[in-house]
Amino acid sequence: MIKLYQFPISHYCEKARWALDFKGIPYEAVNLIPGLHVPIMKRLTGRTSVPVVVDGESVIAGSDRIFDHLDETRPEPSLMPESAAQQKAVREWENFADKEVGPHVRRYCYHTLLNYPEIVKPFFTTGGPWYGGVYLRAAFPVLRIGMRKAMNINEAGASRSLEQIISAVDRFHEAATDTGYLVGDSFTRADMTAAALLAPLCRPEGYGLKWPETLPEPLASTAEQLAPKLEWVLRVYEKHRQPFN
Ligand SMILES: N[C@@H](CCC(=O)N[C@@H](CS)C(=O)NCC(=O)O)C(=O)O
Repeated sequence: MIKLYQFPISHYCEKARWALDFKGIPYEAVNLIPGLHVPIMKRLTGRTSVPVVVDGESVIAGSDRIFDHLDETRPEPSLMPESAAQQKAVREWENFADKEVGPHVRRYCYHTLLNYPEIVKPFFTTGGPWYGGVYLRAAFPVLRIGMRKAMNINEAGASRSLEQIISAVDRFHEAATDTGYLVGDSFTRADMTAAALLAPLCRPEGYGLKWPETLPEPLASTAEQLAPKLEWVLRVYEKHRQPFN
């Protein structure tokens, strides 16, 4: 059976989970604890980042390469339109979401959430090994410093990320206004990618995480301000995010 090495909180891992679920592929999720994931992932790929899929002899790292692998090995149902022009457009949206949106959503959200260990620690331990809570009780302060440094999470970074998010949300909303989808009139991996990477801002059901009832400020106000333009994300989740596993 396919194994997915992941963090349940990670929106890039949600892309991979969604692709597997959408195609009805059974898989075993190996839920890792941030920090403790490093030696496990280094042994597997030589790098530290997740998601990683192990499918028989193949080890595939990165959500975009995982999509490619699944599309090649299990083409149906397809996440790609048929026309070459639309395929190009799908790739462009996906690339934009991966490079210009995902890292900013993560940085902006963590800038607030890392100040609230009671919210973040359950995100990090969900579905993971029994010792996750014990480890985080001791290691969280150091892990948080490492995360802030690695992702440049600070006031200036967060405000740059917010600008980027607002402009990206406008672009997606405008593109999805006519049909509800980014390319043509059907669901593609562009919608799956953008919706998964924006999900932490609108907390759709189906993401597989127990979201907090209320968000701390300024995240709550930002989410409220963006909500009308993120409705298409919730609609895409409602229509296309059936959890099979
Ligand atoms: N471009 C990669 C991004 C993956 C990524 O940024 N993963 C983060 C979690 S959201 C991660 O593994 N961080 C921990 C690390 O790199 O050690 C993808 O699409 O999979």
